[in-house]
Amino acid sequence: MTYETAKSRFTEWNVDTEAALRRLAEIPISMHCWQGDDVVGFEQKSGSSGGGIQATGNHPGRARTPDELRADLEFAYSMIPGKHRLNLHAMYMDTDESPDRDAIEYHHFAAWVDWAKSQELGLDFNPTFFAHAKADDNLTLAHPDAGIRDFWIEHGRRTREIAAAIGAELGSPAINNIWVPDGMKDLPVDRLAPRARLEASLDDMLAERHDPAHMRDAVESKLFGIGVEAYTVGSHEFYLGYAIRKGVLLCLDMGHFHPTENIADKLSAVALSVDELLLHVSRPMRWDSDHVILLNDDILAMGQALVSEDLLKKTHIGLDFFDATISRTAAWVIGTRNMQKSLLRALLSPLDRLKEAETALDFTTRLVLTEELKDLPFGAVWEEFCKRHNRPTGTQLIGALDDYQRRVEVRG
Ligand code: RNT
Ligand code: ZN
Repeated sequence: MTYETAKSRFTEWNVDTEAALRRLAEIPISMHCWQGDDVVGFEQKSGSSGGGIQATGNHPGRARTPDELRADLEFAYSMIPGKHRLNLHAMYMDTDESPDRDAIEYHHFAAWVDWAKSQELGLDFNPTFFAHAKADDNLTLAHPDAGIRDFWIEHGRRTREIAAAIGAELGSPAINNIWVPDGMKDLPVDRLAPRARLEASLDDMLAERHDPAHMRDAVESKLFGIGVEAYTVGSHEFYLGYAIRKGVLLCLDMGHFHPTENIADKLSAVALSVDELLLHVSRPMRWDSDHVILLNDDILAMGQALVSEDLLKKTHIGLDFFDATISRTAAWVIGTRNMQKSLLRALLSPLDRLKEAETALDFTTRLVLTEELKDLPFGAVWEEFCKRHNRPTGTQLIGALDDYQRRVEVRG
């Protein structure tokens, strides 16, 4: 079907495809650097990520250096329509020095900022509270030892400073997301004391005020992790309360809840209490497995919530998945494009008509509409979007992904 035919089909529903395409082009997705190297990072160390998260698989082509990671990112962005962002973790420093986490400075990341400028990308940032000897107990900001807590508080302070400098340099606020792995494998006797310590550490870390035009803090909750099955200090309730009381962003990761919870439903519920949200769009399978996101019901519901509840203006969309069993660049491309497709579907919905039926309690019409809408030619509009942004679709996309994967497979 041609775009023109599709356009007229949508016009029959009073949906303006041109407006949808314009709007979609303005929605940045923050692509996570850690899909490119299985969450390993570039510090002078070896080993796996730890902290209760786990990339599985050994597909050839893992990026081993900042240059390789940037080359892979450039390729991935060249397959994704629109201008986006990169979400960088502190352990991805680009430097010959080996600063410990409590000694990192802006200059250790300056190469990333120069590159982001050259690529016209925004940057987001994260302190790294895992993959480090001082995090081996799976306790960092909530550790009973004040010395360990202070080390991590200093790490957090420095990442906030770095994020602020990055945001100032790029003229776009860097969202600095705080996730700590803190928890226990088996049942704690006292669940409150670690939470009180986490709260006090966060307060210390966040005490210095940075210009929100340069950086904004987010806090990410979690249900459990590998080795921390019994208790997570920073649970959803903990951070929901913290974010509301302290005025920081709340990050909702789609893999961090009980499997039958509807994460899209949470957006409107918390949006009334927090000014801004951060999403880690992910796909849990049986556990927080961080599979590449599909264009499935969960992602469609997320896109719909963002658009129909007008929450895009207060939500930063970030991705969080890591699959090492497939081409890592293909994973980025497929996942990011799926997020965009879910937004496009929502932008192409006759929202006024749907809401009108709902307000009138005419649930029959609402059901007829939602089900008939599923037959509309969304694919032709997506293809047009890619064409206008000079990005391939279908067999051309598959060919480009294969070619690039073959090029990186020679890496050791
Ligand atoms: C872990 C969290 C966290 C990490 C990244 C690497 O469960 O989801 O966001 O995945 O910070
Ligand atoms: Zn996450």
